[in-house]
Amino acid sequence: MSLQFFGHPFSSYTQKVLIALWADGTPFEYRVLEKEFPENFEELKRHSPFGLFPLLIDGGEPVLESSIIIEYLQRHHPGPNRWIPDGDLGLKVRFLDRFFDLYVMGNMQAVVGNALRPEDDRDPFGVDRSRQRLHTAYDWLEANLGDGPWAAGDAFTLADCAAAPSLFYADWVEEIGPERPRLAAYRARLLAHPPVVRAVEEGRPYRPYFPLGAPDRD
Ligand SMILES: N[C@@H](CCC(=O)N[C@@H](CS)C(=O)NCC(=O)O)C(=O)O
Repeated sequence: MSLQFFGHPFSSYTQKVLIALWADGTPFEYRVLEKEFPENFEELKRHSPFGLFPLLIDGGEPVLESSIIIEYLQRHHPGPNRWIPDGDLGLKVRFLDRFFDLYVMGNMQAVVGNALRPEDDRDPFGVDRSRQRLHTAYDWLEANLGDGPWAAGDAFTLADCAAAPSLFYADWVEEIGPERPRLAAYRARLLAHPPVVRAVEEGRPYRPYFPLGAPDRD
């Protein structure tokens, strides 16, 4: 049975998995979560306890969580890319994947989520802290990213799938800036990588959804 993938073209975690699917050339049915397809939301709700996406369904079996989906694809539908290498390099890749999801994507989402709330429910203290933490994450990456080209060396891995959408959107919330040339160059390399280019282009029509106002620079 074919793979069904539920997500939205503007969603960062959807893009993270799409980058892996496209880079491997893995065939799948894309079930876009837009209002004209209510049946896709219904199916998502049946499997995802918080209604979060992306979701992969393989032969009726749901697989949730972007990192787990990519690991599942490597195990059950392998392509040319090794998303999580064996041994200690694999640990480094997993660590960086966690770093991008938790400290870049997570803080970016907190600021964006706050902007989507009604005025009275906003949390200025939490937003300030998330913005500061983005800078802490950027400083750590600037000091600790290797000479590349990719997060864990020469191969494009799970860590880069996580890095691409998280750095893409985080820079819209808090700019990386010229004082972090290594991180800025890494973001530029990611945005020139063909499956990432495709993810950004497919998300482009939805930029009016970005509550802080999408900048023109990307
Ligand atoms: N840890 C999850 C995070 C998924 C997530 O936050 N997805 C967002 C879209 S990028 C979502 O479902 N948002 C809808 C909502 O919050 O209701 C993963 O890695 O898949």
